[in-house]
Amino acid sequence: NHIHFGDSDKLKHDRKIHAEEKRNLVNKIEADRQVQERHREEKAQPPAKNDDTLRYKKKEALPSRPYVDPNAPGEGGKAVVIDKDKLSPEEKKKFDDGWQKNAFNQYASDMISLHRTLPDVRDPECKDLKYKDKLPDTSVVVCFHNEAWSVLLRTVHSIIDRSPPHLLKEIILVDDFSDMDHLKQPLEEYVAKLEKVKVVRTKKREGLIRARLLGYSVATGEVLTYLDSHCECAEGWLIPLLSRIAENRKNVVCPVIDNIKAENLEYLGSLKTSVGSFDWGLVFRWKSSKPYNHYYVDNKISLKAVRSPTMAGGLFSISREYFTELGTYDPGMDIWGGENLELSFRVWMCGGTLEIIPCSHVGHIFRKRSPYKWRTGVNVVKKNSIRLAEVWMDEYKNYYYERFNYDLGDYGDVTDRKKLRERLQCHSFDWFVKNVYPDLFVPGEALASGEIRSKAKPMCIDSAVDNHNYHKPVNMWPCHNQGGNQYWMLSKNGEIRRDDGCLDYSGGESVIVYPCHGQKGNQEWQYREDNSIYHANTQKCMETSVDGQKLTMKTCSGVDRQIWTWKRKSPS
Ligand code: LR7
Ligand code: MN
Repeated sequence: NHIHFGDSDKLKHDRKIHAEEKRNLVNKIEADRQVQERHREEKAQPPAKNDDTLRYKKKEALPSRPYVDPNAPGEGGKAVVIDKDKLSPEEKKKFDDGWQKNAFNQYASDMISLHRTLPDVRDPECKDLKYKDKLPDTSVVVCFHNEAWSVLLRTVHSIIDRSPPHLLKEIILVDDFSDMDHLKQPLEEYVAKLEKVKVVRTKKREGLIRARLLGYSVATGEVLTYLDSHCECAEGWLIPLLSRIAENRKNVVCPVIDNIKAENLEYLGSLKTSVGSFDWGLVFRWKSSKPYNHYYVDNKISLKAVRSPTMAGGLFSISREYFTELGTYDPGMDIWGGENLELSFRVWMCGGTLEIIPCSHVGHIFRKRSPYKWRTGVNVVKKNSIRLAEVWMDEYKNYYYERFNYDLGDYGDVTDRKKLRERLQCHSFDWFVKNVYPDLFVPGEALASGEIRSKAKPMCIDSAVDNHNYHKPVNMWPCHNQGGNQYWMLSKNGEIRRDDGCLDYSGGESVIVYPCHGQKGNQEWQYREDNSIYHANTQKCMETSVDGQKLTMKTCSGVDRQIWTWKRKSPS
């Protein structure tokens, strides 16, 4: 017996370590066993049709991923839960700095393997789809400005780990003049060890649009794939995109964008495929109602592709040659914004198609604020948006300009872009609206618009239209004559709406704002001859409370509190 008195604590400690090692070993053995078993199964069965790993012969199989303990933080796309109160003061500081610099939880990201596994969120029927045998290869271009190390490299590794090597020509990291130290020498050294990955750098801060153009200028793959610098590509993401381009080089394709939560890096698959829309402030939106037949390819619901009027902007593939023909991007656009709608309109109007590919999934960290510096003194998004409106939107641009009283400011020179449109012989914006996005709400068709003022008191119906306000009661506020949250339009369908939000009443006390669904029902209103606002479904009228502060629904009686001034539009 060589255990000495006084060693018992150490012994306990050692035992604990031992137990932990043993557990890890057991886990590893179990994980290896599962891998073995999968391999055996794969050998026994004929390969499934849509699984990259199975589909390709040995030499083309996916690169083997390093072993990751299945219990490691964030594995399988799980949330990383951190009890901040248990952190030491130094760790707490790291935690706060991470949020501060990135507007996502960098501390949590740093705990997750660069090779973490993700849940397979694809529709099971994706397995039955057939893809082209001969596919073009792709250059993946990732632009970044001051991105966190673990997030950037997880983007890179998720591309390498989940792309068939023969289809991945290269990964081009475009550094848009970052000043974080880890993105200089350390990145250079890390990347030197990875085949296929290179870094190019802008000489001054260009913004993401010109950074993408730099990436384009050095890319050599047949297809260009753009990704943001905080993405994770899921299993099988690439082939469905490339195959659609192989079918027609004018197909511009986007994966379904899954949500990686900024708070805890949880990977949440989007089940349904939403399509892209926009509002008349020229902000990209997801279409809140479900896509109609119109968006289906070959007039049927298809997992192959869904036609989308616009794209979010950051994640898509396009034939490099076609991108060139189409005039790449507008180099006059700065920093951020506008390029997504510009490219969307241009693709459709000039003979291409824009699609979302339901069987291709890529995660993106969505955040609530932009963490880096923009240009000071210039509203770059407005400037970029005016450039696109001037070139592509014809008379429809006025709906946008109305929002800021035609105060265009200096938006630079767009003659080259206008020439491009001329050269490509593109359709009109009206064609786009009627053929690609027929259910778009066009303000010019409104039957009434502007503030809705109560006759009883100088109060107006007032609500912001955004996610935070959906479901909340709509209230009355003193009329301010500035449009904004008091600007409402009566659509041909009887909706009272702004952008994608509609006044909605389902019984009870209050009217709420809800995403417009275009199905009438709770969203059908009439602005009647006697200036009352009538809800068809419940046969009630809008009424303000006696103090004028609240909006309610009551039996129609014609009292002043049910009478509303709202500017009718004369039919044109
Ligand atoms: O000056 C800059 N230089 C850059 O290189 C500013 C940004 N960037 C990089 C940045 O590091 C990031 O990789 O550009 C990328 C996009 O910027 P984000 O991630 O800060 O913004 P975002 O995700 O809100 O950007 C969305 O809208 C942009 C409009 O210009 C671009 O089109 C982005 O690609 C787009 N992102 C997506 O479509 C992902 C899904 C989001 C949605 C909906
Ligand atoms: Mn992004």
